[in-house]
Amino acid sequence: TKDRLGPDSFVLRGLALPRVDALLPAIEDVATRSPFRHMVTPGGFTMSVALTNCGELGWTSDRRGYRYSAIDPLSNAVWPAMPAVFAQLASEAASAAGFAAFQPDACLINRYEPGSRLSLHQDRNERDLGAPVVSVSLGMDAVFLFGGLARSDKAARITLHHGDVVVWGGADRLRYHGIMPMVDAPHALLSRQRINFTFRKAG
Ligand code: MD3
Ligand code: FE
Repeated sequence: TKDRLGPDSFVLRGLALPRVDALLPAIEDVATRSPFRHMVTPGGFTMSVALTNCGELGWTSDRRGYRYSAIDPLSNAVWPAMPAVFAQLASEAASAAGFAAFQPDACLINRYEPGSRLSLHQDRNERDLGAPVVSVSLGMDAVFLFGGLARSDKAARITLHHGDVVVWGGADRLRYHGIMPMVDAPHALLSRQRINFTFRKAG
């Protein structure tokens, strides 16, 4: 099913389910070369979410700011290539939501544990804000917060389940969003984890 979240955003319920068996080993492969790590924000806080990246560009944070980089600062090598099964899913999801020919060059992989959260923020470090963001959720359920264009706008709460894919673009691209603190409710396949990956055109 396809639920509308905003004028240009949709939840494609369970779209990733047929590919889970291929996605999980691909994530393991990426994490072997570029391990999950907790980055520090420009404000000096260590993120409760652990992350890694694949694709040409990866999202990073440190005391100097947020940026996309071709080099993983932990391995000092390029980020692992985007696995084919990732790119196929991103393209299928974007098409289903009405965004043709989506060619992401960056995939940020976030790992949540019980208590991890992502406070309300905008994603505005990508060069082309006309391109959508595609997000895939695996493992434990999460309560997604979807606000407006101002931080103070009231945010809607949407539960995202294992296998759900969300596409955000157009008028919704700069809306504030976040993830509520994760509840400790283990998932059959991923235990006490939630993995979310977001495809972007960053460069
Ligand atoms: C709405 N990640 O990595 S994905 C992020 O579940 C991020 O890990 C969350 O927010 C997560 O930046 C939410 C959904 C998402 C991603 C990008 C967006 C929603 C978005 C960009 C614009 C509007
Ligand atoms: Fe975000």
